[in-house]
Amino acid sequence: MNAPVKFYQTGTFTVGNRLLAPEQRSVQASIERSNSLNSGHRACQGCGEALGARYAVDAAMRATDRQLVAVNATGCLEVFSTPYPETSWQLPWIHSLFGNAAAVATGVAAALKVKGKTRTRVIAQGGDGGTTDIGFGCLSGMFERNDDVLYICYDNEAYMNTGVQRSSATPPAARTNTTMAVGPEPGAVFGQGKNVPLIAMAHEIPYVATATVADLRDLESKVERAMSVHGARYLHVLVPCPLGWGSASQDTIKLARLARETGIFPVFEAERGEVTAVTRIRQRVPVEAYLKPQKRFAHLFGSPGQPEMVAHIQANADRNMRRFKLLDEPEA
Ligand SMILES: Cc1ncc(C[n+]2csc(CCOP(=O)(O)OP(=O)(O)O)c2C)c(N)n1
Ligand code: SF4
Repeated sequence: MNAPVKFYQTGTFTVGNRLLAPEQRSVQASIERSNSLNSGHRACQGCGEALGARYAVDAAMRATDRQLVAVNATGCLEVFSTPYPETSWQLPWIHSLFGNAAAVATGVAAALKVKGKTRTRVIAQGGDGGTTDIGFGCLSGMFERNDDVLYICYDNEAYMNTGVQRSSATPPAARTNTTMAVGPEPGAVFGQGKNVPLIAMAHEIPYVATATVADLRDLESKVERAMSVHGARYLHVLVPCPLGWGSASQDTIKLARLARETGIFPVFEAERGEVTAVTRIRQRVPVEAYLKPQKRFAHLFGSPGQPEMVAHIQANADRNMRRFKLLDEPEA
């Protein structure tokens, strides 16, 4: 008797998607994937940004039937992929300035509209520095005008391309080259920075989502969802950076998963300012499991360490769990 084989890893932590029905497989498991970010680029081993961009742009290519233009802010993604005169990009791709990717993408979308090329869609992408700091004004304008662009921020939580300086997405206590691990409160201070997914929601744009490179099919489906609507859309992807985080290159996926499972990085979707879906935490994990493998947090541990700062980070994660209702079982 032929019984269908059941693959228990479906929906678990593994990718393993070549074992799935074709319609459930990720873009990367398809022989028709576009390979928009091709091999040969110069990202570090284990670069979360390279992985995230590869999946996100290929998913956008599939969703638009390859009618896609990408605008890229200055930063690691641009630098490692396009050392002139070479490029790893296999789609129309424009390097903007560090701070104006959103505005350039707005212009490309407007030009396509004027030319009647309504099938061709536009994405803009950049690091957290290019998005949450220097590009923030252009991004807010793009949101406010509801321009027809999907903006993707690859958040590695610092300015990595220029040697690991703090951005407004750098988490509290993290050591960077501008937030040194010295003094009574070492690392980035608590109470600074900004949460751009929430700010994007405050613009009440059609679609906002967060994702991590730990769940690539979730990332792909959010890109596809974003490309199915028009107007301003924002996707914020957590992408570990082994160089800047002081983590092992093989831990990139693990750390992205721990960021979600600890509640440090809530994964959710929102439409017109309202949260519509969250990825629940299946296995609650204390923040130490996420912090300890990263040298940027090494000053929090050991003797004497900074237990009160770890407790503060845990309190922030607990707040995320309450705010986004991340736990399967609500806390008593
Ligand atoms: C106006 C301007 N200021 C500074 C720079 C130098 N610069 C290039 S990339 C970069 C940091 C990029 O950081 P981020 O956007 O977080 O991207 P990442 O490299 O981390 O992916 C800086 C400061 C620049 N190119 N233009
Ligand atoms: S410094 Fe970080 S973001 Fe840049 S290429 Fe290396 S791992 Fe990727």
